[in-house]
Amino acid sequence: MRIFRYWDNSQKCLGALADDGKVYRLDSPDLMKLVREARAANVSTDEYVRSRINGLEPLRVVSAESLDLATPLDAPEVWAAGVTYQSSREARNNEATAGRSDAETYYDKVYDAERPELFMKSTAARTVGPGEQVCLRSDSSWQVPEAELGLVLDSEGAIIGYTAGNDMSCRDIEGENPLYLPQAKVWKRSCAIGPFVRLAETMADPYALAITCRIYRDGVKVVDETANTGQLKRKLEELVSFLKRDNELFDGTVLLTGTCLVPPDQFTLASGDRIEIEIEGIGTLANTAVFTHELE
Ligand code: DO4
Ligand code: MG
Repeated sequence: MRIFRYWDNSQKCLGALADDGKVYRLDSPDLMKLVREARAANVSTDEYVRSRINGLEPLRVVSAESLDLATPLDAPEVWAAGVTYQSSREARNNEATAGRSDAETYYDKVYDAERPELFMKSTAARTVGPGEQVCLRSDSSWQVPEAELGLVLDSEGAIIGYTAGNDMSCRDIEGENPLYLPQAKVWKRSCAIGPFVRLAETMADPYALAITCRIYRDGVKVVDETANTGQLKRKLEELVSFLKRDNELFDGTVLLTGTCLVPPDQFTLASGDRIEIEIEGIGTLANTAVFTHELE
């Protein structure tokens, strides 16, 4: 079962996408309320949603994707893990050393260290949903999307579900100095999540998901790369356990688990590029990149 939100007559509605492709409108304001109600009823959220849609007429739509999809939840905070895949480690090393050095970098160290890299990526106001514009920084000339598996957490750090995320990043700012990481990662609309949250109890194996990133420029596909969460260096619970340490989590916090896909080094995003991030069993998150002054 997948949960999502969509716009109907300027109102955000909650929807359920069942495994048979049928789409239902849920009479509930948000995912976390469903989770709490399911717990109170001592059933899984999946079972609870099934009981809610039992007897309901599905929406007369071709597919859930044909709806005007919104963020699946208002994540109060989005955190992100870094250098959790070998491909990310290699890409960061290229940024930091311009491909010149074979000396050990901070990225090598964090890849092997017990403590993972975790950083605050976004707030609800900076996070956009499917179909919305993500922003490019005006002071960077090397920008990429980062396609990442996102964990939707409750305030205890339990994994409620999985979504797709885009950790927009400036490789030049990040490579210039590790202390610039917040500027390389956080700005207006630098994060997108959605459109669906696959309920955790219905996810067969989160370590066996194909992740694809496609980028279209003027209608032409210029990037098309696929990797798999099977290449993740760390366990999801390990990332969550570090995030929880002496920290306060809020219901609906999202933790992006790091990218396994970095476009070729010569690639940088341009205004108007359409970014598609597809995660097997979850769905496709699509956004167009523009500069902040071009926002519609
Ligand atoms: O250390 C830089 C950030 C790494 C990151 O965002 C990733 O690996 O996905
Ligand atoms: Mg990332």
